Amino acid sequence: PLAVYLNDYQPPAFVVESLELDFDLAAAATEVTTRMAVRRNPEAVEPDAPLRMYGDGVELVSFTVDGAKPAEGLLEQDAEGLLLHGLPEAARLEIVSRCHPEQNTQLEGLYASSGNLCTQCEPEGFRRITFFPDRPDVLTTYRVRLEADRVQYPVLLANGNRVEAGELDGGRHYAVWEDPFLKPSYLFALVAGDLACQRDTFTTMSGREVQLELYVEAHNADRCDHALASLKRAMRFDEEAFGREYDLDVYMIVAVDDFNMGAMENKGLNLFNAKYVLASPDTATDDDFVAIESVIAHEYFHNWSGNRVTCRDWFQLSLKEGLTVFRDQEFTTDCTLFGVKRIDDVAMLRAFQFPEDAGPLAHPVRPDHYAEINNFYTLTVYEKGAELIRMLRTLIGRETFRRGLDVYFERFDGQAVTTDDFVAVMAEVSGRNLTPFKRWYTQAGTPRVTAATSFDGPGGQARITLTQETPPTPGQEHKEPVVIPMRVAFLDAEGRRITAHQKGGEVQDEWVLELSEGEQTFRFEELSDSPTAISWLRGFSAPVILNANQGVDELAHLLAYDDDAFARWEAAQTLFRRAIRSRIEHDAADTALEAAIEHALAALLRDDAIEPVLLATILQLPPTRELAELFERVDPVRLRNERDDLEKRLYMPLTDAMQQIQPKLDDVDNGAFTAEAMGRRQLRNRLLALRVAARDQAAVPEALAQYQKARSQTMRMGALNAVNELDHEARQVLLADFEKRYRDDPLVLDKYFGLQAGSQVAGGFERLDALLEHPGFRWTNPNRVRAVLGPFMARNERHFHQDDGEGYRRMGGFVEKLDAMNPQTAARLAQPLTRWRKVDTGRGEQMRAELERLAALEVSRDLRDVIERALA
Ligand code: B3K
Ligand code: ZN
Repeated sequence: PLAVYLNDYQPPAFVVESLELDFDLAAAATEVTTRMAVRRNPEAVEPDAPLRMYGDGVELVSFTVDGAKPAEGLLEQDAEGLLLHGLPEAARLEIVSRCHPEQNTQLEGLYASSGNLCTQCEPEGFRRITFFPDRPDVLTTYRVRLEADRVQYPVLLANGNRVEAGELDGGRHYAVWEDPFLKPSYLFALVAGDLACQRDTFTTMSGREVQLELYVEAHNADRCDHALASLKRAMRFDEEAFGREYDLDVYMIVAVDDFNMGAMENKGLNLFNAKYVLASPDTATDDDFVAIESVIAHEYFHNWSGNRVTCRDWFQLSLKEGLTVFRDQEFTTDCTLFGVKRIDDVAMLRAFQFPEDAGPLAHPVRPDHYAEINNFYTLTVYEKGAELIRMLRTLIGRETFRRGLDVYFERFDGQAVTTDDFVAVMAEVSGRNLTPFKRWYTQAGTPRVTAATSFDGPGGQARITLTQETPPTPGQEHKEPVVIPMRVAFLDAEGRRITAHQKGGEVQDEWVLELSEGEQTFRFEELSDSPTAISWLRGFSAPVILNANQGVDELAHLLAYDDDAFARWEAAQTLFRRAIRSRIEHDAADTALEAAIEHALAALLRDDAIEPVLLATILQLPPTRELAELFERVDPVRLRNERDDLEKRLYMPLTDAMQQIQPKLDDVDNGAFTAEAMGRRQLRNRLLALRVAARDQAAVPEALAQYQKARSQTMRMGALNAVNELDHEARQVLLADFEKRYRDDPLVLDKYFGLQAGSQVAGGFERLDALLEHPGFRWTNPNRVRAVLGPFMARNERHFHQDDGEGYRRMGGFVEKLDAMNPQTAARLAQPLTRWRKVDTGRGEQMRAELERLAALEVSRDLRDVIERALA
C-alpha cells in the first residue's frame, strides 16, 4: 500500500472557524448536513492550495459555497474525497451527505450496535460520516443537532453541553449540543439509543459540580457502580497528582456492545466497550475490576493529555497515548500495593512489546511512515511510549517533570503539537540537553545492556561497566546508543543497602547511572560494606534487556531480600529463564540450578512478611510468549512443555508448603475490594493452580469445592483456571456448569470461550468448531471473536502450532473471513501469524505459506499492510 511520510507534513491549507452538523438519524440511512466556515491558513505552504475534504464511503447529496453551487470544475471528487479549488480567503460551505450505519460492520464512523447508533472516529472515522478536513491539526468548535425517532432513540447525545431539546411531529424529537472547546474531528461523538442512565456528581477542586452520567442498556443498570466510583477516583487523582481539573459541566460514558478496542476519549462523551464498564462481583473478576478502573481513568486523563492538547498528525500518536498510559499507570500504582502494578506492566511489556520490537512489525515510538494508521495503535506507541515518559521523569527528577507537565498543558492548550514539543518543554524546565534522549522516539528495537562489576579490595571501591547495543529492525540497520537511566543499589549480607559515593558526589544508597554511550564505566568510593548482591534496573528504570551475569546465590539473595519489588521479582524471573534456557539449549535440566530455585521458592513460601500479592506474582513462571524471545528460533510446543514441566518439578516438592499457607486464605471470598483483599484472593488462586500443576491430589477436589462455594467470579474463575489444562472430568463438569449459568450473559460467556479455546487439552480443533457454532458467538462482535481466537493463538500452543500447520490454516481462514467485515480487528488478529521467523523452520514455512495465501487475495488495506511487512 501507499505510505504516508512524516517528512511530507504540511499545515492545512484552510482552518475551520466553526462547524455545525445536523443529523437526521436512522439506522438504514442517515443524512448529515455539514456547515462550516473556512478561512485560508496563513501558515499554509501554498497560498492558493485547494481545500481537501476527506470522505470514505459517504454519498454526496449537495454542495454549496456561500449559498451557491460551485462553478464547473471547481469541485473535484476523487478516491480520498473532495477537493475544492478556487476558494476565496474565507467562505461558508454547506454539504449534505448520506451514510448507512446499519451496513457498517467495520465499526468505524457511524454504526449500529444492539439497536443503538454510535460513532468511532479516531483516527479516520469522521470521514466515514461526512466530508471534512479530517486531520487532527484542524480544530474547531462544534454545534450538533440530532434528530431521530422518539421511541427507538429516546436518548440523543453528543459532545459538550445540551443547549436545546424538544419534540417534533411524526414521533420524532431532537437535541442540540454545543462543545465550547476546540477539538479535532477524531474526538467527535454521538449516541442515539434506548439507554438507562446512572447518575452521580463530582465536585472539582475549584468547587464546580460536574454531572456524571453513565449510559447502559436497562438490563445492565445494576453493573455500573464500580465504573462510576472509578471515574470519581480518577478525577480526584488527576487533580491531586497532576493539578488537572475537569472543564465541562457534564461527563458522559456510554457502554457499547460492539467496539473495536477498549474505549474512546471523545470530548465529554466517552464511548466504551461494555467490557470495560459493566461489573458486579458475580460477573467480573478482580482483574476485570482493576482493568475497568484503569481504562476509565485512561480515557478520563485524555481530557488533558490528548483533548485539550492534541496531536499535530498521527505520527505523534504517542504524544497522547504514551503520556496517558503513563498517567493511568501512576493512578493504578496509587490504588495497588507494593509495586506489583509496576511488575504487571513490565510483564506485559516483555510478553507483548518486546516481541513486537524484535519482529517484522517493529517501529519507533514515533514512526516516520505508515500505510494504515490503525495498525499503529500498538504496544510500542502505547506502552513503550509510557516508558519513555517515565525515563524522562527519572532523568530530570519528579518535581521538575511535574513542573514541565504544567508548562506543557498551559503552553499548548487548544493546540495540536508534536513529541518534539513535549521533549522541548522538559529540556527547557530541566535545563538539560535532551536531544540524545530523542533517539528513543525515532529508533525501534529493545536495547541490550550488559553490566559488569569489579570491587577493588578493602578500600571499598567499586566499578560498574555498562555497555549497550540495539539490534537492527526493519528499515533501521544501524543503531545509535540511547540514554539509559540505570537505577542500582548494592546490598549487604542482610539485604540492607550499602552507602558509597561517586567521585565528588554525595554519599547515597541508590544511584541512577546514565548510560548514553556504547560503553561507560562508573566508579564508587568508600563503600560502607562489601556487597553481597547488586540490585540492578530497580523499578525497571529503562525498557531494556539486561544481562548482568549474576550467580545463582546472588539472585537468591535478591529474591529473599531486595526492597525493590520489581528487582525481587526479576531475580526469580532470571532464575526461571535460566532454567528454561538450559533445558532447551542443552536438552537437559540443570538439576543443580533447579534445586537452588526450589530452595529459594521454599524460603519465600515460609516468609511470613512478604505481601500475598507480591508472593503470588513472584511464584508465576514467565509465559511462553516471553520465553520465546530468549531464542533465535524455537519450537513453541516444546517450549511450552518445558515451561510446564519446569513448573511441575519446581512445585512438586513444595505442595505441602503451599497447602500450609492456604488456610490463612480461607476467608478471601468476602466481597471486599481493597487492594489487600484482591491480593489475598490472587494468592489463594495462584496456590491452587500451582498445586494442580504440581499434581497435588488434594487440589482438584478443592478446586471443585471452591467453584461450588464461590460467591464471586474471581473465585469461580480461579477454580476454572486451575483445572483448565487437566484432561479430567472435573474440568468438563465445571465448564458445562459455567456455560449453562452464563449462556445469556455475553461478557461472562467470553470467559468460557477463552477457557475452551485456550486449553491445550486434546481436541482443541473440535472445541474451536463448537465455540464458533455456539449461539452466543457472532463474527460481527469483536469481543466474541477475540475471546475465542485470541486465547487459541496466545495460549494453546499445542493446537495453534500443531506441526502440520492446521492451526495456522484455520486462523488464516478466520482472518480472511473477518477481514471482509472488520479489517481493523482482522489485521490485529493476524499478528500472531507474522512471527514465522521465530518458530522452528518447519512450522515457520507453514506459517509463511498461510501468509502468502492471504497476500494473494483481495484483502483490506489494514490486513495487506500487516502481511506485507511480515513477508518483507
Ligand atoms: N484513543 C483510543 C484508541 C483509538 C484506536 C483507533 N483504532 C483509545 C485510547 O487509547 O484511549
Ligand atoms: Zn489512549
